[in-house]
Amino acid sequence: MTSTIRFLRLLRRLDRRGRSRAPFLAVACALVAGACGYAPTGYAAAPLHEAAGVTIDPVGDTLGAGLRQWDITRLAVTQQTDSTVVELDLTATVITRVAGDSTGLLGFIDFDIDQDSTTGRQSAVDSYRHDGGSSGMRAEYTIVLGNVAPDSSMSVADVNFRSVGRVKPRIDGARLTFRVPNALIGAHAGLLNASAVVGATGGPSDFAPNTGHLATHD
Ligand SMILES: [Ca+2]
Ligand SMILES: [Ca+2]
Repeated sequence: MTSTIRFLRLLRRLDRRGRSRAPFLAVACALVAGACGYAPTGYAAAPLHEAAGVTIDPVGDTLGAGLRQWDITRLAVTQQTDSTVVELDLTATVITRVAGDSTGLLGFIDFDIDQDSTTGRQSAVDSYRHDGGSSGMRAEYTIVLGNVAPDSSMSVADVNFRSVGRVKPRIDGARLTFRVPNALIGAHAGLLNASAVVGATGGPSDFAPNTGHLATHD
């Protein structure tokens, strides 16, 4: 099976699950303050490391035959009191899939919240790369960039690709910023690993880091 077909089938499967769980998610959003919004408040902050990590990705290292060659330049993760802030920088102004644009951004941002490469599922980067390399991480949670609701929020999926909530990104030109409530992605202590793969209809076009993964540190 080609990577393009696997990419699209996975997205369709996630989309179906997101829709089928919509009533449950609506209830969850009502019950859990901040679980599905951009600026969470109202839940006790876990003791966190004030950790951060960043990886710079080359310009022009795209691959595949997608309709849009989205090109990552930077992935950064910063821990705040109650949330994990993720910045994904690209070489072009971000266009999401909210309008059904086939060149809109697809992809996944994976989190390995226990920094344990023996737990979780295969990272999306390793599912789509063709260079024989490895991210060296497995993932417990994932932001699904292609699962965009009319309010522009995107799905957060767990290790079994079940949606656990939604986060609304901020778009500043070529930068996509997520503020993910820590309550949404498990009881991690601020130290985590991350990696990302992006693409459009037709398949993935870039991943970051090109080798290994981003790891936050004090
Ligand atoms: Ca790149
Ligand atoms: Ca890359």
